[in-house]
Order: sequence, then C-alpha cells, then structure tokens
Amino acid sequence: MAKRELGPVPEFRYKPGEKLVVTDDMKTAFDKDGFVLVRGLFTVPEIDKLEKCLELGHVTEHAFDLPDGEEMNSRMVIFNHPGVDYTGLIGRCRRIVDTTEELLGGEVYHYHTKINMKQPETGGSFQWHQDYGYWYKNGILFPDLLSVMVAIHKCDRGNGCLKVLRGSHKLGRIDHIRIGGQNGADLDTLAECQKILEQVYVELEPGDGIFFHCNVLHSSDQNHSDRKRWVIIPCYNRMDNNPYIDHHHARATKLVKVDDSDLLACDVFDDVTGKWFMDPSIDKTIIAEKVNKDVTSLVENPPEYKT
Ligand SMILES: O=C(O)CCC(=O)C(=O)O
Repeated sequence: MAKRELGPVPEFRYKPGEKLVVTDDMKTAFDKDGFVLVRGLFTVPEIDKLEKCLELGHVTEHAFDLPDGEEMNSRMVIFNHPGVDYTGLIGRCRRIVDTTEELLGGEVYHYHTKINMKQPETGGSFQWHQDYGYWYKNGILFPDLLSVMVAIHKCDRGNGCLKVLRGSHKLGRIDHIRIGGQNGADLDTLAECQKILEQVYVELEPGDGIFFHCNVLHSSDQNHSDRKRWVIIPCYNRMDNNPYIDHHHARATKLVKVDDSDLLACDVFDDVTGKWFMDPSIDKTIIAEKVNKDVTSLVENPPEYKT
C-alpha cells in the first residue's frame, strides 16, 4: 500500500493578548492529521514562570519513574485536578480549554495533567501508543479526549521530542501490550501503520504547543543530550463522556476556566491543595516507582474537589 500523502504540516500561531480563534483551517488540520501545532501558545515569561514553579518542588516532589523497557526511566508527575497554583492555571486557561472544546465539539473537563521531565542523559523513551489505547480501560466509552503538549524547554530530535504518525487517529483504537512499565501499541499493527503513515518529528520551542487526539499514535526517544526536555501535558475528556468506573484519574468535574491574562498575574506556586497527585501504585495500567517514597500523593478525596 502506498504512503498516505497529506502535504506540508500546517502550523498556527498564537498572538499574545488575543483570543486563540479556532479557524476552519485549524479544524480541518485536526480532522485530517489528528493534531494541531500552535507556535507560541505560551509566551517566554509565562513558560519561565512555569519552570520556576516546578523548580520550587511542591509539584515535582510527587514525581515517579516509568521504566521505558530500554533501561531508562521516563520521569513524570500527574495530577488529576488542576487546583489553584500556576501549574493548574496552565490547564484552566481559555486559550487551551476553549480551543479544546471547539476541537472536540463540546464542553470538556480536566482529565489530568502530566509533566514529563526527560532529564539530560537519563530521560527515558515513550513507546509508540495511543492514549486511548489504555484510557479506554478506565471505563471511557468514546475517544472524545485530547492532550495538549506544551514545551517548557526546546524539544528536538537530539533530546527526544514527540513523534506522531500523521492521520493515525483515523485507525480507531488498536490493541496495546505491556512494554517495560508502559503500554505500547501492538508491534505488528504498528509496523503496518508505519509503512503507510507519515512520521512527523514535533520539534518545539519553549511555549509551543500541540493539541493531539487521543487515538494519534505517538512516541518519543530517550534523551541522550546534555539538555533537559520537560513538557506539560493537560489532558481533557468531554463532559458527556464520563468514565463509568472510578479509577486513578478524574471523572467529570466542572472545569473553572481562567482568563489568559490571569497567568502572569498568578503568584501561587506552593498551594497544591486539591490537585490529587497520582500515586503510580494504584494505576493498574502502568508499573512505576515513586522518586520520593516519603511523599504521600493521594491527599484529596476527588468528589470534594472545588476551585
Ligand atoms: O513526553 C513525551 O515525549 C511523550 C508523552 C506521552 O506519550 C504520554 O505522556 O502519553
């Protein structure tokens, strides 16, 4: 079968201070490719502030290491509710949430946010997978979810940037198997997909973002460079797609949006109340180890969440 040719990858740009308008071209790109690339989704001062917040450690002390099956670990923090601190405001701001609602065609809630910290020389890979490949096991019936990866540091081929198979969301959900601590796409199916779908290296400058559908096949390589490759990835589910089981991520919870201008006005770096950090030992779909074993992650009872 011939490779599917989709032409150049369209790119969009956010203009600070303006609303991020979801144009017809953006919707077409999302439907055709399964993702939309937005340059400058966050400004340099907004990203610098995020890095400062993470360096303070109130969020990152909840990190865990996910073995990549190739001798290295992917370090992550996951929180299920955004809360009131700066990391949560990233996932509550209109430029992301309104855009997500337009792309998914309905009201959404914050399913969780991941902060993936590939450290210099040691940062592990992510196996080829679809997020819905394992989210489906959490009792979510429709693939009405997406993720927004935002670069905190420059992401390129040298430090393990995201790779996507363009148009792969149209495959539907494919089978997944355990690889290391992770869920990976069935290798025979993946090999066939790689023959016909274009692989795109998603190289990002700090602040650039990519909105990608939960059935897009994606992966990233180990970080053998001397540079950090940190990203933040808020993930959303449609409100009318509430998981039918209680599990380790959030069920439908009203998302209180904030204005884009609230980001630079926010100085809350240490109040992690209500974030419901994920303890990997209760997630049956992965195998991972907490980095700081003395930190208790399950601090909140999810139904009582308020913003
Ligand atoms: O951080 C990355 O490079 C990939 C992340 C990813 O695939 C995921 O968190 O599902």
